[in-house]
Amino acid sequence: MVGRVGPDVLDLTEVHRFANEAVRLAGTLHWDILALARGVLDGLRAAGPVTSVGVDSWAVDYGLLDASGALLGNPVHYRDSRTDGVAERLATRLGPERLYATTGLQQLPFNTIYQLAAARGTPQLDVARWLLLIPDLVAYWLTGEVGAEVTNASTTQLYDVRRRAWATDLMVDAGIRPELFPPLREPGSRIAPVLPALGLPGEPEVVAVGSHDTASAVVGVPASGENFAYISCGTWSLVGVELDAPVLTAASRRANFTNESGVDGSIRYLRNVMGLWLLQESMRAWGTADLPELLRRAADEPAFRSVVDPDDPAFLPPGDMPARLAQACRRAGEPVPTTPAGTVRCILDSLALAHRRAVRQAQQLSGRQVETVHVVGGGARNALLCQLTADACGLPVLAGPVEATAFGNVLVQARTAGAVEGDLAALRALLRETQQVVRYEPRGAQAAWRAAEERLGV
Ligand code: LFR
Repeated sequence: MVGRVGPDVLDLTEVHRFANEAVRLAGTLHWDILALARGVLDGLRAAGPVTSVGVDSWAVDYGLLDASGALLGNPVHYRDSRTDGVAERLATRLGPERLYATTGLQQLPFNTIYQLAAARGTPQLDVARWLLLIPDLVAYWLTGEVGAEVTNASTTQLYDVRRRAWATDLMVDAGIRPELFPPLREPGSRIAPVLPALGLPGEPEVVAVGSHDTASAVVGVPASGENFAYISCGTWSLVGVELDAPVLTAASRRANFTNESGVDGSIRYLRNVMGLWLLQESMRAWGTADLPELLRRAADEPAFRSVVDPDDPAFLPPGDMPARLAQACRRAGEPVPTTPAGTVRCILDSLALAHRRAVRQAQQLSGRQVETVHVVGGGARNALLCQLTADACGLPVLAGPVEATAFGNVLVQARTAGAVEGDLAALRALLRETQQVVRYEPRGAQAAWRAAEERLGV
C-alpha cells in the first residue's frame, strides 16, 4: 500500500497484493516466509520512490537468526499444534497471577513464551543468536538492523507492561535466554535506509510503526473522544478500548483481557474473539469464494437458531470448520445447521454475541464508558455482521475503514517524516476528514441477545 499524507490529504493506493499461505510439512505448520519476503520486495518495486517504509504483521510469531544473520528454519505458524498443553503446564509453574501482573497479557496457547517453551532443546533454538518477530525480521532483511518494536514485543508475554521493558526475570524462570531478544524500539523511530544491494527505487528509510497489525489498526480507528470501543475485525476480532494505563486486576485476568502496548504509550485493552476465521475456514472446506452470495442467504436465515462460543479452542487449528461447528452445536444442544447459509448465520450471530460480551466486559473492567463501536478491517465490509453487532451491543456501529491497519501504519510514518503533526487524536481527525464510514443503528430489543447469551451459558 502506498499512502499519501499531508495536513489535509490522506489516501492509500494498493500497488501489490499477495497471498499468505501456510504450508504443512514434516508434521509442522509453517509460514512461507520467503514467499512473503518476495511479495514485500515486489511490492516495494511496484510502489516506486517513497519517503519511507513501515512494516506490520500479525503478532507472536518469530524467526531465529544465527550469529551470521542467517535464518534458522521456517517460522512456525501460531496455529501449529506444538504448543498443545504447554501453556497450562508453564503457566501453572510460573504462576498465572505473576504472569498477568508482569505482562498484563491474556492467556493464548500460542503466545511467544509458550512457543519458545515448546521449542526448548531444539538445535535451532540452542544455536540461535537473535529472535525477531515477523515484522522485525522483514525490517532486518530490508536494513540489516536488529530490533524489537514495542507494540509487537508486548504480545510475546515476555514484556513487562508497566516497566515497558523486556521481562528478563520471567524469561530466565521460563528457561528462555534473554540475550535472544534485541533492544526495543518505539513506533515512529527511524530504523535505517533500505540496503542499497536490494536495488529499491530511491532507497527509502525504514521507520518503525505499530508493527503489530492490531496496534496500527487501532491508530486507524476514526474515533473522536475516548468513549468508543473498537473491533479490529478480520481473521480475528480484536475487541476493546484504548486506555492510558493497564488494568491488572484479578477480574481482568479471569476475563482473559489483554493489555497490549499501543502507539504513543497507549494500552490496547482488548480480548481476542476467534473472528472471521470461522467463516474463512468454512469457505475453504466448501470450496466456495462467493462471500456476497453466502451473506445474502445467511441474512434470510432465522436469527439465533444456533449459537456457539466462538472462543472454543477447538476452532483454533485449520481443518474442517463446518464439522467442528456442527459438533459444538450438538454438544451445546443447539440445532445443527444443515446448510452453508445456516452455518454462516450461526457464525455471524455467534460473533455478534461475542462482540457484545467483550464490549460490555471491557467497559465493566476498565470503567471506560462506550458510546460508539468502531468496526475496522475487512469485517467492516460485512454489512450483516456490522448490523448484528450494533443490535447485539445496543450501540451504534461505525464501520470502516477496511484498511485501518495500513492507515495507522502510514500515519505514524508520516508523522516521523514531518508531513503531519500531533497525537493520536490529531491523526484520527485527519482520518475522519478524509474517510467515509457507514453507520449502523441498533435495532430491536436487547432481550433476544440476553436470551441467546444465557443459552450459551458464557
Ligand atoms: C491479528 C493478530 C492478533 C493476534 C493474532 C495472532 O492479525 O495480530 O492481534 O492475536 O493475529 O498473531
